[in-house]
Amino acid sequence: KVTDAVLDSEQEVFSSMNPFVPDAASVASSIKYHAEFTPLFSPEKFELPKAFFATAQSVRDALIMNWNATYEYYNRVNVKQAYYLSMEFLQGRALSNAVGNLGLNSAYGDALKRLGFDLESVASQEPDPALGNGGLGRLASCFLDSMATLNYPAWGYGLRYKYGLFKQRITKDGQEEAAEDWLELSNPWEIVRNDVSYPIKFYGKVVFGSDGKKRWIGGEDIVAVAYDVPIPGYKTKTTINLRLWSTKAPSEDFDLSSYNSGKHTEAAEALFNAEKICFVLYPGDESNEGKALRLKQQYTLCSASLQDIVARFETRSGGSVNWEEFPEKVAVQMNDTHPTLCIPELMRILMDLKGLSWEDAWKITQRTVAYTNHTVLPEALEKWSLELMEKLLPRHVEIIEKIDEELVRTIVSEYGTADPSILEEKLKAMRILENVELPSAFADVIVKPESKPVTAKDAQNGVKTEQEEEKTAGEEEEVIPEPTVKPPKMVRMANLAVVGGHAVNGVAEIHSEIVKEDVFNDFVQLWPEKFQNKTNGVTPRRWIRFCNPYLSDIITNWIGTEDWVLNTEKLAELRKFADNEDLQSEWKAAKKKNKLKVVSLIKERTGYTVSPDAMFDIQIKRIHEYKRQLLNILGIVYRYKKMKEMSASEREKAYVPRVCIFGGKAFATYVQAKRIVKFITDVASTINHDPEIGDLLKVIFVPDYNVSVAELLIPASELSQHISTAGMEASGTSNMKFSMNGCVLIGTLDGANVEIREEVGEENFFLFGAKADEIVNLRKERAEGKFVLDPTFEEVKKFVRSGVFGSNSYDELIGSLEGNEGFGRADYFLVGKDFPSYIECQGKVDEAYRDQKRWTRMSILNTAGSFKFSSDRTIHEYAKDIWNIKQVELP
Ligand code: GL9
Repeated sequence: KVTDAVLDSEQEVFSSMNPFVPDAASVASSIKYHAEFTPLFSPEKFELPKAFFATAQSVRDALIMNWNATYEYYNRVNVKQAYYLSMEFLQGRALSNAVGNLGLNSAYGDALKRLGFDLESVASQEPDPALGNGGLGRLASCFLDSMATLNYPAWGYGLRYKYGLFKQRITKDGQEEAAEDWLELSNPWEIVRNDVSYPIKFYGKVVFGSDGKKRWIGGEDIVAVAYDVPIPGYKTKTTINLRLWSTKAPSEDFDLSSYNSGKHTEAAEALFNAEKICFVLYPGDESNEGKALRLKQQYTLCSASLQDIVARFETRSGGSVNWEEFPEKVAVQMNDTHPTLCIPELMRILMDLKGLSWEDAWKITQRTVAYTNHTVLPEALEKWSLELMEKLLPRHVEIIEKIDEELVRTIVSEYGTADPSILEEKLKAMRILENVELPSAFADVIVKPESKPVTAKDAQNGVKTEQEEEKTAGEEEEVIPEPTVKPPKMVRMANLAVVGGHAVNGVAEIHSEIVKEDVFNDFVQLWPEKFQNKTNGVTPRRWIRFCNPYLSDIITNWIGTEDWVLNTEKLAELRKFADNEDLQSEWKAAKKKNKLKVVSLIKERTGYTVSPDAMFDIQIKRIHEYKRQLLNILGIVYRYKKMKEMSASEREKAYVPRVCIFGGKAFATYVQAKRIVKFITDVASTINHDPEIGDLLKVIFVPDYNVSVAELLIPASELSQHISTAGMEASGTSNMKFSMNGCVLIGTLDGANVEIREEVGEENFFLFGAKADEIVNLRKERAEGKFVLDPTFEEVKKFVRSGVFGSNSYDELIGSLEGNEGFGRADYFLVGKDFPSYIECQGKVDEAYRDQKRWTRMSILNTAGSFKFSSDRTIHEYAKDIWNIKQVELP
């Protein structure tokens, strides 16, 4: 059991990192000071949410002191610093996290009590900043927490979107989106740096300057302004920075005379054009305007961040700038392909603005930049139209063309003597530019067979043009003209990222293998040393210590120290107590308390009453076909059907009571995902109102899922679902959070599931489904109608179609599982194939849950086996293997 001595030493650590360790009285006066002198509200009353803002401002004072000390020290010793560039940061609320990391919980708790509040309700006033979409953005935020905690000199760079990811409402028609105005009452954490701003240019043209060097001139100019968000580490003074760029027009762009002559909209056009770049994350990109806007966003992030990084390098170098040293002082990590323009932008800065040669600039760029791949879904590997890019970023296109040419040179020298068809294949797969003629120097490396028009005779012999493919069979035609539409010229960002960086990593072992063997195999053959794995992780501060205080206290008591928050290996010590009855009963009691909080959340958000004694079975993640929420809900439908066929007593014997909880947002234009949301809510309303079923089965869709909702649901979870088609989920990170919180997983052998299962033990993980290496073949067989689907699957589809869940026949959804005409690929995600093994596995889950001792043991062993999945481990690996940065303790 934890002793007072342990607690005292904890307190000492916090005191030593914060010279002021304020007592409750001084905290209370600081809060009152801010309410009065840095006001955001009128002075009369001191109530919520004003109390939140004043509290946050008071905490921010401590953060600013630590931020300044950190930055001042890094400047002074000129350390090598890593920069994590990401279009998304899914920060979640900051107050409890900051107070917890600074060790000021009791000071703030007591102070707020004196003022008539409690910390929890004050904290719940904070809007949840959703500058991200899912796992990729949340990973970036976990990484920041680990970098600060481990004292790594590192920063994040992103964009300050005016609106977060949309607010989701669930109506009888399914999901509706509304703007998420998270800045409405201002953001108390950010510090605008009016003196840190950079010009960003679009359009214009490239000319030769008087020195014979290329210059990019003309076009549209905007300005990016820095907003800093201090990121405190846990039990350390180190406070790093998340610098978010906001865009505006240069002040002279406001056309006063137009305005005065009554042309108000025209006068402000430039302002709007600049500001709209940062309105929302992932603006719709169906239109050309939408595409251009997204590209502008990406370029703004890259250009502003690199100008800032270069300026810092110059300042820290004092009077003697040696550009060769740049990679010894700077590491740039590109979070997916969105920041790939970093490569041509750094080249441009070094050559056009700093006067370096192509060769020197290229060496420096390659040594500086590295790329993380987060998905193998082909539709997510970004490509930009060359035409659009030429217009928007003419100088960068020149640079990209030259990089492409150098790559062609490498490929030709490697494969030029091989079979010409191999060379052609390599060029096709690896070039950065797609559907673009070879650079003139290489125009004749591939000898093309003479092309002649395709005749009807050829057609009979199976030679078809694209146009003909679309015609009905049997149609006779003399001469079919060459297809007139040329395939569009594209820039492949992933290829550029692989070529321009010194390291490429996947985010879980199985994913990194797929990256190497499949997605980038051709590059692996050229540069095997570039490719690495860095299995994702999550911060144990936010994801256990702060979101699950009940469980945290139990862990600390049984391990005898709170060190596990920093050294998660210590969690393994719980293994030896897995069967201990006292631990088991404390463990269950904590889970129950967390479940009760969720009972209230569900009541408040959906109106449904659920029983805290039922198993809480949760699937929370973006709604996507590959994540297979459809498999989960069809499993529920099947269960419901079986229940209805039984008598009440049979039902109770056969099934464990469950609350099946879903949460997640469907991208606004992803029609099939929205149909899934609608289907889940329809099934929910039928089952939840069925008096025969009662507490045996409830289905809940929690609207507007976000980080704060996850912080409530995960600690209350008993079973969680990670059931993607094998090979499609790069890693998953909520699987790690669930496991840490003593939740048992049901899942496929996909992403980090594979490693979680290894760590927690096979017997503590419910595995089902096809394996990644079987998928290609299964899809083929499925498409050719070669395998007979299990009768249970036919049964469940028929039941859905029978109208039990309303008048909707769900043709498009169920049709997608059958490949019926008009519904696309036949069950591409193999829901039908995995259905029977999923159902069988869920039967095993029920059986295990009935034995509560066994279940609790499984739960404890999940927490005990989750130590590998701390983002601290991941960040140490990036620091050592990719960034080459060292931990720096502040004096
Ligand atoms: C993702 C993968 O889909 C996840 O499996 C992975 O855990 C995370 C973090 O590495 O990255 N890739 C990706 O594009 N997203 C991911 O979550 N997308 C979003 O976050 C929108």
